Amino acid sequence: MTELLARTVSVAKQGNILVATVDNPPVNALSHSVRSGLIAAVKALESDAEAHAMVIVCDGRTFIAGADIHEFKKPMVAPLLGEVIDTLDAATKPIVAAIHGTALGGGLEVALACSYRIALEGSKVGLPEVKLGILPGSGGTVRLPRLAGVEQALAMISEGGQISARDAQEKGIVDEVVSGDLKEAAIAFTGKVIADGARLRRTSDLPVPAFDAAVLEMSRAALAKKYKGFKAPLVAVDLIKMVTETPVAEAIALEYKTCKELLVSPQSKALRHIFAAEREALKIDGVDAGVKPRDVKKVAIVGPGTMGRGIASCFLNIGIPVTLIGLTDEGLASAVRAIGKIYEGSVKRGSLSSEEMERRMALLTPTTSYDGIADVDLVIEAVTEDMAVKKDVFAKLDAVLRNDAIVATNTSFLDIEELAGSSRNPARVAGMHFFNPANVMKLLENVRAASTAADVLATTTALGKRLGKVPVMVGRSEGFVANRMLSKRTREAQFLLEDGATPLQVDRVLTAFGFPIGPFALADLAGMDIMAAARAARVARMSLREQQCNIVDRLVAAGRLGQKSGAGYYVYDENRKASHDPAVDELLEAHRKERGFTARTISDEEILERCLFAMVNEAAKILDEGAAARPSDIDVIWTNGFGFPTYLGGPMFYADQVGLPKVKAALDKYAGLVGDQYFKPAALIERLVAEGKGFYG
Ligand code: 3H9
Repeated sequence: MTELLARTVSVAKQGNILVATVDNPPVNALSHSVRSGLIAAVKALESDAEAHAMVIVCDGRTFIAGADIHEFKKPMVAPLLGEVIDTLDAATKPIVAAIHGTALGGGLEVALACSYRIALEGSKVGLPEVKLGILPGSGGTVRLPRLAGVEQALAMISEGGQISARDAQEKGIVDEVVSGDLKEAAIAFTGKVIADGARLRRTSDLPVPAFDAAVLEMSRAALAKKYKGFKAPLVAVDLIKMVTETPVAEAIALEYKTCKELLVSPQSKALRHIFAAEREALKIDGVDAGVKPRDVKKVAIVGPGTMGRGIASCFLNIGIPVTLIGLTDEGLASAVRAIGKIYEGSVKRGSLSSEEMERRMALLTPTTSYDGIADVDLVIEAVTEDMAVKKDVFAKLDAVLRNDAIVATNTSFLDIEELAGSSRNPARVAGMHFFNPANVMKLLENVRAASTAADVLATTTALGKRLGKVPVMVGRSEGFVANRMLSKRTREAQFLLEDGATPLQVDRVLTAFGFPIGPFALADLAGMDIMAAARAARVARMSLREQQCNIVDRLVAAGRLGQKSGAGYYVYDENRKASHDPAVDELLEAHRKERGFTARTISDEEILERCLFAMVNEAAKILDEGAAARPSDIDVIWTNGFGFPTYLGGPMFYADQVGLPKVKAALDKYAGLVGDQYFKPAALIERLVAEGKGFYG
């Protein structure tokens, strides 16, 4: 008979085994009722003389995926997770955690406090708290090192990765990996435990295995480099060190204190904001959550250039066959070679087997003809950024595609409405704006036209997730959201050079803020010819000052194409290490002279404010126009697209932390200094400040 102990936890007897089932969709997070239910389940086990052991199993898609993130914002209500863990740990009969899906954070802590853990093949375990700017707070840092060793535990806790059940078994975290029916396997396993004398195995009773102390310091240095700016990974090293030197009860108390302190830190607030924002971005404004995406089993990509190749490999990676359409056999052959090279690199690094590479390459069909794509479900065109060329492709596609096939454009700035309007079936047209390199970059700006069918929008979103991207739906707007905002930062970075700053100063300020690379080092990496071409495409729509701010063209004329020519904004040595180049000072001074600017000393504060607030101001206009549905979508775009530090939560979240009145005051100041047309506060900012609100209320 099943007995409900709490809204989300029930128990039922199977012979002499009590089976506790957690059912708290969507991910069985440790909400209040799960915590109370688990404590009640242990009590039920203890008070039932006929029950010799207990299994904890979860309904739905996963084992407990952690503490309930939604409860983090409110005062916690007892029983806290620590009490649940203590109760499990103190149980006098063995408890077996039966893991499927993902046992994460508090979920793994629950499992670690049990005597035994069995896991379904394909399931994963991890302590991902660091990704939310916190650290395990209920014994994870104390128990994991005792099972898996200090080095392994540190790696998992400081980076927050997940490992497979098999890997976890090898490392001593999981006792058995099973396939088939997990509950049945767990009951059989528990039966054996009982037959063997129902031995308890408290992880907290185990000693910390011996380890090399130097490893901790080496990890600290490596983490500081890899996670520059992030606080929690370094605190993880201190915490693990403490655990190795402190008795269990004291270590658990110190761990909880650390977790609580981190929870109220600005970094954790920002990281939790991004976690929620990425999930919110999957909800398409105005499209019912019940709208079903279309099935995408086969795709075609038109245009075998840099973008087309990268996009093709994204689909091949997830086993979707790709027909790649090009103009010439030579162009296609070179694309196939380039895609092969991407995989060869992965094979060399050991992240891909050569069999898998062959499987992926076999899914690729290069062709110069549109004839063979009548059965594809989706076409992405990635041809030249020219409206006429794209319309021609659309007409060819209209002639051969099924009526329900989707046509997506990878345009980065052309008018989506005009493109959709040129199709015989505008409802099937949408944008899928991948970023270069498409096989690497996480951000996918999906674009909606007024005519796009709801299920087409649902399909591009679902597909983005399937491809392992972070998809965000945006609307009509030149440059959409990411590049439109970037163009304002680029403009200010250029103007700052005219005003007297150096490339090094601007890059230093922005990297100190947290961007992985400054705009000038990035331009050198991309190539000045590419930057000049991008500028040429937009120059007609630029202000006079921007048109005349042609530093990029001057660099190209001087043969300074960036890293590839050994010099751009910087000069590069044979190891591609950049240094300041007095020749660039001269070039800039000549430019200023010609344009009538006198160099002045520019403060770091001015650089940061002009670069960031120009973007925030543009974002406010984008929001008002409805080209982005919510400020959080913009934060997702910038953290995933251009390396805006996640621990600052994205530009909109950051602006709210600074305070919109302060942002507006700075905009007013720069409107006076640089020009009204560049810094006049957006109407939305004016409104929010007048109402005493921020972007987030
Ligand atoms: C912790 O445990 C701290 C403790 O050590 C100590 C405390 C003292 N809570 O990602 P999805 C929701 S910290 C509440 O799209 P997937 C999510 O918002 C926690 N809700 O699915 C979404 O809702 P909606 C450590 C959660 O299949 C829905 O579930 N744990 C939580 O792609 C589906 O999510 C973590 O950090 C949660 N913990 O991936 C795990 N997690 O549909 C974080 C998710 O309304 N979670 N939701 O937008 C994940 O990594 C993924 O969600 C997971 C599923 C892999 C579980």
